[in-house]
Amino acid sequence: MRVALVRHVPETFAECLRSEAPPVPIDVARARAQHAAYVGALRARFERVVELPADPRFPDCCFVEDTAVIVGARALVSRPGAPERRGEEVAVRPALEALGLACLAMSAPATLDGGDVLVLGDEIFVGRSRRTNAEGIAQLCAAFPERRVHEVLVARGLHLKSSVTAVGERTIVVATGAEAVAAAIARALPEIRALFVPDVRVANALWLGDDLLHLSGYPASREILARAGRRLVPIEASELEKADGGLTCLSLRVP
Ligand code: CIR
Repeated sequence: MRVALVRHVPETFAECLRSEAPPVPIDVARARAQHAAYVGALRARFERVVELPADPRFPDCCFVEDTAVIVGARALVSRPGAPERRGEEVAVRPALEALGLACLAMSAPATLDGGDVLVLGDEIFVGRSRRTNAEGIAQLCAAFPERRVHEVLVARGLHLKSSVTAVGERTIVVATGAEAVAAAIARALPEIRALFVPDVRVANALWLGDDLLHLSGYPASREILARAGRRLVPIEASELEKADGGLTCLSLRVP
Protein backbone atom coordinates (compact mmCIF):
# COMPACT_ATOMS: atom_id res chain seq x y z
CA MET A 1 0.00 0.00 0.00
CA ARG A 2 1.47 3.33 -1.00
CA VAL A 3 -1.05 5.98 -0.11
CA ALA A 4 -3.85 6.28 2.42
CA LEU A 5 -6.54 8.92 2.41
CA VAL A 6 -8.21 10.12 5.59
CA ARG A 7 -10.66 12.86 6.48
CA HIS A 8 -10.66 14.81 9.71
CA VAL A 9 -13.31 14.63 12.43
CA PRO A 10 -15.73 17.59 12.15
CA GLU A 11 -16.85 19.68 15.12
CA THR A 12 -20.36 18.32 14.46
CA PHE A 13 -19.21 14.72 15.03
CA ALA A 14 -21.50 14.22 18.03
CA GLU A 15 -24.45 14.50 15.61
CA CYS A 16 -23.24 11.45 13.67
CA LEU A 17 -25.45 8.51 12.75
CA ARG A 18 -25.34 5.63 15.23
CA SER A 19 -27.28 2.50 15.94
CA GLU A 20 -27.75 3.32 19.61
CA ALA A 21 -27.20 6.34 21.81
CA PRO A 22 -23.98 5.72 23.76
CA PRO A 23 -24.40 5.66 27.57
CA VAL A 24 -21.59 8.23 27.78
CA PRO A 25 -21.93 10.93 25.09
CA ILE A 26 -19.29 11.31 22.39
CA ASP A 27 -16.34 13.46 23.43
CA VAL A 28 -15.44 15.22 20.17
CA ALA A 29 -12.03 16.45 21.37
CA ARG A 30 -11.13 12.91 22.37
CA ALA A 31 -12.44 11.57 19.05
CA ARG A 32 -10.11 14.00 17.29
CA ALA A 33 -7.16 12.92 19.40
CA GLN A 34 -7.90 9.25 18.71
CA HIS A 35 -8.23 10.00 15.02
CA ALA A 36 -4.89 11.83 15.05
CA ALA A 37 -3.23 8.79 16.66
CA TYR A 38 -4.76 6.57 13.97
CA VAL A 39 -3.42 8.88 11.26
CA GLY A 40 -0.01 8.70 12.95
CA ALA A 41 -0.15 4.90 12.81
CA LEU A 42 -0.91 5.10 9.08
CA ARG A 43 1.90 7.61 8.48
CA ALA A 44 4.35 5.09 9.89
CA ARG A 45 3.15 2.45 7.43
CA PHE A 46 2.30 4.27 4.19
CA GLU A 47 4.52 6.29 1.89
CA ARG A 48 2.02 9.11 2.10
CA VAL A 49 -1.19 9.96 3.92
CA VAL A 50 -3.51 12.45 2.23
CA GLU A 51 -5.59 14.34 4.79
CA LEU A 52 -8.85 15.92 3.68
CA PRO A 53 -10.39 18.63 5.83
CA ALA A 54 -13.60 17.83 7.65
CA ASP A 55 -16.89 19.23 6.42
CA PRO A 56 -19.15 20.17 9.35
CA ARG A 57 -22.24 19.60 7.17
CA PHE A 58 -21.38 15.90 7.31
CA PRO A 59 -20.89 14.68 10.90
CA ASP A 60 -19.81 11.22 9.63
CA CYS A 61 -17.31 12.44 7.03
CA CYS A 62 -14.29 10.98 8.86
CA PHE A 63 -15.60 7.51 7.88
CA VAL A 64 -14.13 8.08 4.46
CA GLU A 65 -13.98 4.39 3.52
CA ASP A 66 -17.70 4.48 2.76
CA THR A 67 -17.30 6.99 -0.06
CA ALA A 68 -15.37 4.82 -2.53
CA VAL A 69 -14.26 1.34 -3.52
CA ILE A 70 -10.72 1.11 -4.87
CA VAL A 71 -9.65 -1.91 -6.89
CA GLY A 72 -6.41 -1.70 -8.85
CA ALA A 73 -6.15 1.67 -10.57
CA ARG A 74 -9.89 2.32 -10.53
CA ALA A 75 -12.20 3.83 -7.92
CA LEU A 76 -15.95 3.58 -7.82
CA VAL A 77 -17.14 6.68 -6.01
CA SER A 78 -20.12 5.61 -3.99
CA ARG A 79 -23.61 6.92 -3.52
CA PRO A 80 -23.83 6.48 0.26
CA GLY A 81 -26.77 4.54 1.60
CA ALA A 82 -27.69 7.03 4.32
CA PRO A 83 -29.27 10.15 2.79
CA GLU A 84 -27.57 12.24 5.51
CA ARG A 85 -24.19 11.14 4.15
CA ARG A 86 -24.85 11.85 0.49
CA GLY A 87 -22.46 14.55 -0.64
CA GLU A 88 -19.48 13.35 1.42
CA GLU A 89 -18.13 11.73 -1.73
CA VAL A 90 -17.96 15.02 -3.64
CA ALA A 91 -14.71 16.16 -1.97
CA VAL A 92 -13.22 12.67 -2.08
CA ARG A 93 -13.39 12.21 -5.84
CA PRO A 94 -10.85 14.92 -6.84
CA ALA A 95 -8.47 13.63 -4.17
CA LEU A 96 -8.66 10.14 -5.68
CA GLU A 97 -8.20 11.53 -9.19
CA ALA A 98 -5.14 13.45 -8.00
CA LEU A 99 -3.71 10.10 -6.91
CA GLY A 100 -4.06 8.84 -10.49
CA LEU A 101 -7.15 6.69 -9.97
CA ALA A 102 -9.73 6.51 -12.74
CA CYS A 103 -12.98 7.41 -10.99
CA LEU A 104 -16.42 6.07 -11.86
CA ALA A 105 -19.63 7.44 -10.39
CA MET A 106 -22.78 5.68 -9.22
CA SER A 107 -26.26 6.77 -10.17
CA ALA A 108 -29.62 6.63 -8.38
CA PRO A 109 -31.33 4.53 -7.22
CA ALA A 110 -28.12 2.64 -6.48
CA THR A 111 -26.64 2.97 -3.01
CA LEU A 112 -23.46 1.46 -1.69
CA ASP A 113 -21.16 2.11 1.29
CA GLY A 114 -17.51 1.14 0.96
CA GLY A 115 -17.81 -0.55 4.35
CA ASP A 116 -19.85 -3.24 2.59
CA VAL A 117 -17.05 -4.19 0.22
CA LEU A 118 -14.38 -6.69 1.19
CA VAL A 119 -11.67 -7.48 -1.35
CA LEU A 120 -9.97 -10.82 -0.76
CA GLY A 121 -7.34 -11.47 -3.41
CA ASP A 122 -9.15 -11.53 -6.75
CA GLU A 123 -12.58 -11.91 -5.19
CA ILE A 124 -14.89 -9.10 -4.17
CA PHE A 125 -17.51 -9.71 -1.48
CA VAL A 126 -20.27 -7.16 -1.15
CA GLY A 127 -22.78 -6.95 1.64
CA ARG A 128 -26.41 -6.43 0.80
CA SER A 129 -27.28 -4.33 3.79
CA ARG A 130 -29.34 -1.43 5.02
CA ARG A 131 -26.87 0.79 3.14
CA THR A 132 -26.11 -1.17 -0.03
CA ASN A 133 -28.92 -2.18 -2.38
CA ALA A 134 -29.22 -4.47 -5.41
CA GLU A 135 -28.64 -1.62 -7.87
CA GLY A 136 -25.52 -0.63 -5.94
CA ILE A 137 -24.21 -4.17 -6.25
CA ALA A 138 -25.00 -4.20 -9.98
CA GLN A 139 -23.03 -0.97 -10.45
CA LEU A 140 -20.14 -2.41 -8.46
CA CYS A 141 -20.09 -5.45 -10.79
CA ALA A 142 -20.15 -3.16 -13.83
CA ALA A 143 -17.27 -1.08 -12.43
CA PHE A 144 -15.00 -4.10 -11.97
CA PRO A 145 -16.08 -6.58 -14.68
CA GLU A 146 -12.75 -8.43 -14.51
CA ARG A 147 -13.45 -9.47 -10.89
CA ARG A 148 -15.86 -12.00 -9.48
CA VAL A 149 -18.32 -10.28 -7.16
CA HIS A 150 -20.10 -12.33 -4.46
CA GLU A 151 -23.15 -10.95 -2.71
CA VAL A 152 -23.39 -11.63 1.02
CA LEU A 153 -26.49 -10.88 3.06
CA VAL A 154 -25.78 -8.62 6.03
CA ALA A 155 -28.55 -9.61 8.40
CA ARG A 156 -27.04 -7.94 11.48
CA GLY A 157 -24.87 -4.92 12.00
CA LEU A 158 -24.20 -1.94 9.82
CA HIS A 159 -21.88 -3.16 7.08
CA LEU A 160 -20.29 -6.38 5.86
CA LYS A 161 -16.95 -5.25 7.27
CA SER A 162 -18.58 -4.56 10.64
CA SER A 163 -18.38 -8.32 11.13
CA VAL A 164 -15.57 -9.55 8.87
CA THR A 165 -12.22 -8.27 7.61
CA ALA A 166 -9.09 -9.80 6.10
CA VAL A 167 -6.14 -10.33 8.41
CA GLY A 168 -4.02 -12.31 5.95
CA GLU A 169 -4.02 -13.65 2.40
CA ARG A 170 -6.26 -16.52 3.43
CA THR A 171 -7.41 -15.55 6.89
CA ILE A 172 -10.40 -13.52 7.97
CA VAL A 173 -11.49 -12.34 11.38
CA VAL A 174 -15.21 -12.77 11.95
CA ALA A 175 -17.52 -11.66 14.76
CA THR A 176 -19.10 -14.51 16.68
CA GLY A 177 -22.70 -14.51 15.49
CA ALA A 178 -21.73 -13.85 11.88
CA GLU A 179 -21.18 -17.52 11.02
CA ALA A 180 -23.45 -17.20 7.97
CA VAL A 181 -21.20 -14.47 6.59
CA ALA A 182 -18.12 -16.65 7.10
CA ALA A 183 -19.90 -19.57 5.42
CA ALA A 184 -20.80 -17.41 2.40
CA ILE A 185 -17.16 -16.41 2.01
CA ALA A 186 -16.00 -20.01 2.44
CA ARG A 187 -18.33 -21.13 -0.38
CA ALA A 188 -16.32 -18.95 -2.77
CA LEU A 189 -12.96 -19.48 -1.09
CA PRO A 190 -12.97 -22.95 0.50
CA GLU A 191 -9.36 -22.57 1.71
CA ILE A 192 -10.19 -19.52 3.85
CA ARG A 193 -9.43 -19.73 7.58
CA ALA A 194 -11.80 -17.86 9.90
CA LEU A 195 -10.82 -16.59 13.35
CA PHE A 196 -13.97 -15.93 15.37
CA VAL A 197 -13.73 -13.17 17.95
CA PRO A 198 -16.26 -12.67 20.76
CA ASP A 199 -16.20 -8.86 20.54
CA VAL A 200 -18.02 -7.80 17.36
CA ARG A 201 -16.10 -4.55 16.95
CA VAL A 202 -12.74 -6.33 16.86
CA ALA A 203 -13.84 -8.06 13.65
CA ASN A 204 -13.13 -4.76 11.95
CA ALA A 205 -9.34 -4.85 11.94
CA LEU A 206 -6.92 -3.23 9.54
CA TRP A 207 -4.26 -5.51 8.07
CA LEU A 208 -1.22 -3.63 6.78
CA GLY A 209 1.55 -6.00 5.75
CA ASP A 210 3.22 -7.44 8.84
CA ASP A 211 1.03 -5.35 11.14
CA LEU A 212 -2.54 -5.76 12.25
CA LEU A 213 -4.20 -2.69 13.71
CA HIS A 214 -7.00 -3.61 16.08
CA LEU A 215 -9.25 -1.86 18.57
CA SER A 216 -7.74 -1.77 22.02
CA GLY A 217 -9.59 -2.88 25.13
CA TYR A 218 -10.78 -6.34 24.11
CA PRO A 219 -8.26 -8.82 25.57
CA ALA A 220 -10.15 -12.04 24.76
CA SER A 221 -10.50 -11.10 21.10
CA ARG A 222 -6.90 -9.89 20.95
CA GLU A 223 -5.72 -13.30 22.06
CA ILE A 224 -7.56 -14.87 19.12
CA LEU A 225 -6.30 -12.23 16.67
CA ALA A 226 -2.75 -13.18 17.65
CA ARG A 227 -3.31 -16.44 15.71
CA ALA A 228 -3.17 -14.41 12.49
CA GLY A 229 0.58 -14.30 13.04
CA ARG A 230 0.90 -10.53 12.62
CA ARG A 231 2.34 -7.88 14.89
CA LEU A 232 -0.67 -6.60 16.82
CA VAL A 233 -0.99 -2.83 17.04
CA PRO A 234 -3.72 -1.70 19.46
CA ILE A 235 -5.52 1.52 18.53
CA GLU A 236 -7.77 3.34 20.98
CA ALA A 237 -10.94 4.48 19.25
CA SER A 238 -13.63 4.52 21.94
CA GLU A 239 -15.28 7.73 20.66
CA LEU A 240 -15.28 6.53 17.05
CA GLU A 241 -16.76 3.20 18.15
CA LYS A 242 -19.67 5.12 19.68
CA ALA A 243 -20.43 6.21 16.09
CA ASP A 244 -20.30 2.57 14.88
CA GLY A 245 -16.91 3.27 13.35
CA GLY A 246 -14.00 0.85 13.20
CA LEU A 247 -10.47 0.95 11.87
CA THR A 248 -11.06 0.27 8.18
CA CYS A 249 -13.79 2.92 8.00
CA LEU A 250 -11.36 5.72 8.77
CA SER A 251 -9.27 5.47 5.63
CA LEU A 252 -9.17 4.58 1.95
CA ARG A 253 -6.07 2.67 0.94
CA VAL A 254 -4.59 2.96 -2.54
CA PRO A 255 -2.56 -0.06 -3.58
C1 CIR B 1 -22.62 5.61 9.80
O1 CIR B 1 -23.58 5.18 10.41
O2 CIR B 1 -22.62 5.72 8.58
C2 CIR B 1 -21.39 6.05 10.58
N1 CIR B 1 -21.78 6.54 11.85
C3 CIR B 1 -20.44 4.89 10.76
C4 CIR B 1 -19.82 4.43 9.49
C5 CIR B 1 -18.82 3.37 9.70
N2 CIR B 1 -18.23 3.01 8.46
C6 CIR B 1 -17.78 1.79 8.17
O3 CIR B 1 -17.94 0.86 8.93
N3 CIR B 1 -17.21 1.61 6.98
